[in-house]
Amino acid sequence: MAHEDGFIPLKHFQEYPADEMNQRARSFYEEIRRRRTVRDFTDRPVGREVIENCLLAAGTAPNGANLQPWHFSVVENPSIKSKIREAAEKEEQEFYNGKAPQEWLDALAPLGTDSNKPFLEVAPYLIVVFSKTHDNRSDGKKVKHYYASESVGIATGFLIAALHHAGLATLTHTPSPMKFLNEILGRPSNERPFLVLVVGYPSNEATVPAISKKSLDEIAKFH
Ligand code: IYR
Repeated sequence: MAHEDGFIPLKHFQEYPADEMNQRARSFYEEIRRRRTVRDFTDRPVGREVIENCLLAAGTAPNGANLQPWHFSVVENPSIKSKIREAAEKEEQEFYNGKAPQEWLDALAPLGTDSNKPFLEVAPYLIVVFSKTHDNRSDGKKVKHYYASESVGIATGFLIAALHHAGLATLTHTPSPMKFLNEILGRPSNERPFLVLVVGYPSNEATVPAISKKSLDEIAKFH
């Protein structure tokens, strides 16, 4: 934050020869396309340092007015995980048994999800991502945040990519509503739960749905 009031030369931009640029883009795609959302985890431990560096990577995300409107609650404690599982499953039971419209349940059918969320207790880490609508400064002033959802979404994307790059599996989990996470984790009311990222190693028997991604033509058009 030392240069907030001024400008410094752009030092770390890296240019590559065209061939190398192509190769890098292709190999990044090859790596990121291997990422799959996993729902079956083991309790195999993961070192904290990996998680810390992935969080630092997430914290570099572009964001509104550099106000960095995020907070990451990293849960390792088994009894906190149990509380989260219990509260999330309660919400999910309501979702799957009445609250969700049939159209939504039909869209989820290929993923094979249900209200049972054992991974919330099994995986070594739950990273609960919070989006801060504003900051309460120590002088009592409220500082409004801009584009908080967009900013936190980008940071979460960085986090997922960083964890995958490090060799870990993730699951983006979105119990709804998620207010219980503020209570369990003691987070203030200016922080809204954005999603829960389940992090760890997949179990040996883990399977993933046979789904595919849209083609370039379907997702993009050059003008
Ligand atoms: N939150 C529920 C339902 C769910 C919704 C979407 I959209 C998904 O892509 C997957 C699940 C659950 O976690 O089961």
